[in-house]
Amino acid sequence: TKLMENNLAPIPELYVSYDSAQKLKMEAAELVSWDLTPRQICDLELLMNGGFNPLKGFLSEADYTSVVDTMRTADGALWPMPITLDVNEKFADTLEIGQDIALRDQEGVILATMTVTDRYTPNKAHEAKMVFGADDSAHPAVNYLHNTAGDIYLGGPVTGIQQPVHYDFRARRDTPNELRAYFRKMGWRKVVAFQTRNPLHRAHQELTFRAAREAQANLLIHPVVGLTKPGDVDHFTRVRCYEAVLDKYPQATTSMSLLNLAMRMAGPREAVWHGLIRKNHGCTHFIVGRDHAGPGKNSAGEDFYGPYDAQDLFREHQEEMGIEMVDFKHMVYVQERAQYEPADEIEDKDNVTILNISGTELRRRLAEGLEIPEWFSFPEVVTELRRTKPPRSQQGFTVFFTGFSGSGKSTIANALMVKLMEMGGRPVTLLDGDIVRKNLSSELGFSKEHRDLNIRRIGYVASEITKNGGIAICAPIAPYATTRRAVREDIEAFGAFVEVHVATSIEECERRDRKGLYKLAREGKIKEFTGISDPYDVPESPELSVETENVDVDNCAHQVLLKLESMGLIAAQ
Ligand code: PPS
Repeated sequence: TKLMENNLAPIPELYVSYDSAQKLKMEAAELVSWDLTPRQICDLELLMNGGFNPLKGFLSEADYTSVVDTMRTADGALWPMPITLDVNEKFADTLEIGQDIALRDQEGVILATMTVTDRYTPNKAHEAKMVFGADDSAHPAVNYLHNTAGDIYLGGPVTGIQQPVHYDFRARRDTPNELRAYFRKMGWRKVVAFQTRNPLHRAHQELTFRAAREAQANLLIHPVVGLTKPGDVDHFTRVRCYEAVLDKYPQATTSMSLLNLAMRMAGPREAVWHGLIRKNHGCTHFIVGRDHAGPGKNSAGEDFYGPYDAQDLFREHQEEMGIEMVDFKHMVYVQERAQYEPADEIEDKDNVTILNISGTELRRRLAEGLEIPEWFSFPEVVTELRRTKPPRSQQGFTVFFTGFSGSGKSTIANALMVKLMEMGGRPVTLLDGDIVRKNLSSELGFSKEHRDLNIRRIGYVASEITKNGGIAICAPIAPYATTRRAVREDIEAFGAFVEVHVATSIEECERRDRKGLYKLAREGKIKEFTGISDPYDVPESPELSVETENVDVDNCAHQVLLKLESMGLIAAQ
């Protein structure tokens, strides 16, 4: 490999000077303003501090089209990821081209202004295909694109007023120029960056240390603390873990800095993007592994990208990027020699015992409170992980019933609640459709918009209960699959989400007509009635589906208990 050394001159930022910032902030208070989403705040921070250099703002239509189709901005700079300011149509309609708007964080603090040069409607299906490889909502970023992102994109140059405020781990956060200055001061001319969204165990420590030694470089552990994949270990826990691992490297060879990036899990394109970001942060080398930034399985159960696609795309562009790829060595533990070795360098394979614990197996052991051996991870790391994730039988969870009106949701939910209370151990809350509509959603009707609001509120309360170690039982109709999925994501950040489809057919519900509502719906006296004059998306893969015809309530509730038991959420009876 050629000798690559970093040029540590400062890179351009989009911030105005301190004095101008005070003035601009006063003026910006008069502007129309957009409240940034969490993802947009991450993007804006990296735009402003030069992490996304050479971008000067959110992409114009010409840049967007070019980035999507060719991985380059309109003037030819390599840039694989569309950085766009997505807004709703209502907001977009109030704007005129050329107008300045204020960009605010979620507390209303003005972070920047933007001159709106472009307002355009993206072809989201095309964006999904080109950037993420498939228009498949099993991909978290494609799901975000279709179900969270606004329908209109605004483009234009950004003027930075202040950095987004972070109250956590302030000393561990560095802008590209701060890192560059640090490397200059320390005389680090070659720096290998390691990107991660997971806790580090011994194998990672070994591989990163080796990577740095082989490149004769220093090492920067550069974990993402912005947005990662739904379901990841929260960054607070991870940073405490990283701090413990940092002590294991030889003194003064290794540093750690936190990166407030919103990942997209875009595999190959993401790898190139990560490389450009690290280049901006003054690094010369970047570790890329198998399935880098992989999003998991697609809706057909297959990988979105080939295992080495990310490495191939990176290698193809590394010269131009000015950052060299370091192959991530797959490290395995060799029991006889009590050490980690690269899997492909073990010659006497047949005569030694190779130990490995997969990510899935690790999660299982944590969930079930089983042993995690010292050869696998550092005791401090395991202690941290156990502190945040007690075994499943002590975690909060949510049981979410869905089904037609009169399908038996409430009755089964009530029976389940009583059975769980009889067992004891965790507080139980029932969020029944009717209770919620009385106490949380009394002003809502049954339009799609209102139903979605209602379900999101239920999901929010359930996620708080789950987070705090309780059991939430929800029993709304919840007719829309995308909304149920959003609720699932909110809750799975904290504990298990158990979707139970109460699969009573519409004919049976109407035949029972316990509240007399179906009759009224048939007569047109109730509009938008689910199953009669309004849609219901049948759950495709609920954790459990219960039939209620010729089965008594006790039995249905018992089926749910058995499911909870098999998932390890309650102790075997
Ligand atoms: S949703 O779609 O999840 O927000 O509905 P939910 O909050 O569960 O409310 C359903 C209960 O409201 C009564 N009701 C209707 N249901 C469906 N469609 C229409 N138009 C409607 N109007 C009133 C009905 O009694 C539902 O109660 P359950 O307990 O499901 O029978």
